[in-house]
Amino acid sequence: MHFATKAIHVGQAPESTTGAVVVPIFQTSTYAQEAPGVHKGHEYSRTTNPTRDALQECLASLEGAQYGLAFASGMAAISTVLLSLSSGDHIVSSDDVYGGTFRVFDKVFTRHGLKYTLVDTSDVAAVAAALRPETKIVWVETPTNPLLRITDIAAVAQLCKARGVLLAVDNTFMSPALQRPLELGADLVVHSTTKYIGGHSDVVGGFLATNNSALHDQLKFLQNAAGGVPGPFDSWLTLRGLKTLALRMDAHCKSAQQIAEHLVAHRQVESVLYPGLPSHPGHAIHMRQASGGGGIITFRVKGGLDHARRVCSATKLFFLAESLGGVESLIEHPAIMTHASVPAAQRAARGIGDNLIRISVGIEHIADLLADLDQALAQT
Ligand code: P1T
Repeated sequence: MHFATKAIHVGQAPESTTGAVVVPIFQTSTYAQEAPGVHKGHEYSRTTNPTRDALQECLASLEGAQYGLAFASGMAAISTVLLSLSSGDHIVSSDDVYGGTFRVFDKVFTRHGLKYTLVDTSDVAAVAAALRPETKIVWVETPTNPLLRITDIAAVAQLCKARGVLLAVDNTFMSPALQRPLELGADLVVHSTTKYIGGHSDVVGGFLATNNSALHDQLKFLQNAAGGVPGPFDSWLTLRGLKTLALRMDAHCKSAQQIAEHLVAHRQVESVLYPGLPSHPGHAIHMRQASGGGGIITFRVKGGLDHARRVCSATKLFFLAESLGGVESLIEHPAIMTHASVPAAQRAARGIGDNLIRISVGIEHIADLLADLDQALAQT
């Protein structure tokens, strides 16, 4: 079955009692049993829920995974992976990750004995050099948030396999419509389904997908034990968003490519980071492992912080807001907004300067989006 068909059919057969063609919202916390321990497969909705099951089955199939687990947020999914580690375990992570991912490593799990090393994972030799005997996971975002750096998933997977370390890839920026890390050798795929998978900025969620049954069993145990699960309505909204993922990703990629090319030629723009541009240092690797540049563009304006603030405040169609991946375009200032939890010195070292702006290109008409950016950039 092809991707677009799976998104609509896997886990979503007509409901058996009524024939409803849409998976119902099973808004229940518990399930009546005929006798103690005798039930129809569900006991309690933290453990399993039919609406969540449908989402898990469908999204796992899209990632090419045998197993999938849904969570209440991307951070709940990430935290559940970290709960599988023990005090003294070590992870190696991309140095340019979502601010909240860095924060949970640095401010929460270090208190429980986690050790971490941040490296530029686009440099495979740097990843190899950072591995220690106690390293359990290499954590990669590709493209990274917000600088859109690219890591060669297959090369890092090969290294991890040789060293007995698990490779987790946060695939939020690409979605399985564009990139499937498990097919490239990763052990675990992580998502904030809040973004492209939900696709409509109306639900927060997270996901883990794997083909490793022992890892799945451990994470499934933790999903229930720690309890960071999505409710039935959130699962349903995410499943509904998923149905149009392939169409939406095509539209995001097409418009983002045009906007990136427009920004490159713009007098007020200092530099543009977009993996779909041949000038991007990771372009060749990205286009080998993904089928599009995605919908996120990061760029630096010439006029410093004041100019960046004015541009972010002046767009009308691009709403000034955190998050990304919805049908509506968004603009944000990483240093002040999504990456404020990264210490200023570290932000500066990473290249998250005060003139850096990130946009999430929605699916509005391209001419309206270009005109909106042009009038905002003219606010010098
Ligand atoms: O927001 P939540 O669903 O908990 O997901 C966290 C998360 C995980 N991974 C990546 C790559 C992310 O971008 C995010 C959330 N990011 C934003 C809210 C943002 O504006 O970048």
